[in-house]
Amino acid sequence: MGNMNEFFDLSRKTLDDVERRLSMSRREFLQFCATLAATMGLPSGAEAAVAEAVEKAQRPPVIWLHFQECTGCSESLLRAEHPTLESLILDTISLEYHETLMAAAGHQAEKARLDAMVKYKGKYILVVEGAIPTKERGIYCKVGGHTAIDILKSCAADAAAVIAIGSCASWGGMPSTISPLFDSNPTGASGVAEVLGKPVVTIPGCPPNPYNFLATVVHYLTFGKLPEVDDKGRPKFAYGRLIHENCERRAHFDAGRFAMEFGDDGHRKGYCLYKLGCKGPETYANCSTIGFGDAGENNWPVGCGHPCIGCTEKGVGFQKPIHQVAKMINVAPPTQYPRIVEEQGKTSFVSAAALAAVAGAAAGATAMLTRNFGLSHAAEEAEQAKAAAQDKKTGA
Ligand code: FSX
Ligand code: SF4
Ligand code: F3S
Repeated sequence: MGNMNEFFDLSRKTLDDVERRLSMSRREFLQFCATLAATMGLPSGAEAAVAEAVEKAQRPPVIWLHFQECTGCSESLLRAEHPTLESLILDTISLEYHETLMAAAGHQAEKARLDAMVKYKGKYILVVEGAIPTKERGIYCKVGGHTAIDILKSCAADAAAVIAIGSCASWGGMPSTISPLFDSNPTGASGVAEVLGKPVVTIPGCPPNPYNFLATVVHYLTFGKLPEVDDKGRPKFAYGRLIHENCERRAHFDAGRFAMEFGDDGHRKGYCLYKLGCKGPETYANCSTIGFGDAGENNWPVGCGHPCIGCTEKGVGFQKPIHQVAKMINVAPPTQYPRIVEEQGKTSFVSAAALAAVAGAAAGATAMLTRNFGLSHAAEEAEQAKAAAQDKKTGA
């Protein structure tokens, strides 16, 4: 960056160019698009439209800001296990400003941001990583002498779309942690929507799954608009169902088999982690269906033996004590029952989707896992409406 484009070949005429730019075969590229289409819950056949959009669309310019955070969001995108994911991300967007990746520093870096804001006025996507401290007029985070609040507001003013990536930017996340011992949220760490006073698309997770960010951008390229979101700004395709509904340990939950301590017999046997504080029953995310990276089965917190801490869920992650048991907000049967005993080292959801694509069945096969996305919210809202009606009736 001076301009990241210097590092990437921008000529995009044919699929051959995609092959050359990404060092991936045409087949791998199409497999990847099939996986993305499935992540978005699109019907069979949609992978062709996704491939065409990625192949031909003008890459949207992106200005990427960093505030209070650990840079884990960027790390998770750029160090994804899949060998081509980071290439695809950097090929799909035109990264004009990103403090931790750009070569420029100091005044040159500031100039790069200001130049990009003028050159792409009204056209750039603003991605914000990290919370914005609001106490003491925002003095706890300054870049180039300006507070995070001022930088955010000026960059958002001329952006075509704003995406808050990670839990910090979504609502405050880790920097807003409530401590029973100290002053809560000492810097007033807040999310982007709160500071701007308007809704934005959020991709929470600490860190978020890179597929969810890429799928959101690709949705924008394919359909010319950002995906449908829930009341917290999260794309419904990724955050429409509770982790608990598709968890590989769900059969143990239903059968009443729980790990009671780390390392006990139940824990070793892969029993449900509910009694160790797993927040899967009150956390909306697709971790249990798509996993992280492409390192094989079980590559997500619960799969690795740790309870979900609810990192994608405002009011749960970094706010509820880790070992406090979760609130059951929607007791619905899982969309599928996994076998109780799983073989280790099986192919992951992602690689399974890629393999299925070879057989020409990717979107159909993976859509089986994603077809019900969005229904949980509806069920929860119906339950709330029923409870409200009941309260009204009883005069509570
Ligand atoms: Fe870190 Fe991002 Fe967590 Fe926050 O991810 S992984 S602290 S969500 O803003 O860098
Ligand atoms: Fe999985 Fe957690 Fe639900 Fe148990 S409580 S089934 S470990 S999500
Ligand atoms: Fe976060 Fe829970 Fe997924 S801790 S990464 S939402 S399993």
